[in-house]
Amino acid sequence: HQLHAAELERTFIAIKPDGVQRGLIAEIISRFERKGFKLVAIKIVVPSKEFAEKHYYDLKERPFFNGLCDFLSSGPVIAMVWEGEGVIKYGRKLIGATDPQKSEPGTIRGDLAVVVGRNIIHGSDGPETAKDEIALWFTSSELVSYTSNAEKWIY
Ligand code: 3AN
Repeated sequence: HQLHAAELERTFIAIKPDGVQRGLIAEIISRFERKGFKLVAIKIVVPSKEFAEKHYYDLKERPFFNGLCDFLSSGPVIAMVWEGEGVIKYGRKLIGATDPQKSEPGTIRGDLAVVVGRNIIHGSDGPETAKDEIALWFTSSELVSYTSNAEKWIY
């Protein structure tokens, strides 16, 4: 059946500098793509330290905050917005637990990362965060609404 695009959920996903440097861009994108989620925005960017601090604002009291922001701003990041039914929660499932030692095999971090400080990918953890992060990383004109041919076979 035909879905109403306005109702589709969106989440912010970023491949962090370690994922980019390790050549995992296509691997990560393909996991979201094959699942049936739709890419509606993408860019490569080196965030400034100040920008990283905004992105991780909620973690500002944590001891690893400074190192985390240094790391995010240390090289190119692939910033993306993915769309689809349940994409925020299921995106987190595809990503796996924060600590790659605890992420299940089959998840992105479980399969591709080893330590928490180098866990290759970020995904919004809820609807509010998703909204805020998408607005921080993208302007509304960078978000592309379109109907993919596959949609009628996914929904
Ligand atoms: P997630 O990325 O799974 O949502 P958060 O939001 O708790 O996890 O943490 C954000 C990022 O902070 C993680 N992706 C990881 O890179 C880093 N981080 C979290 N916990 C630690 C820690 N104990 N030591 C170092 N870095 C951490």
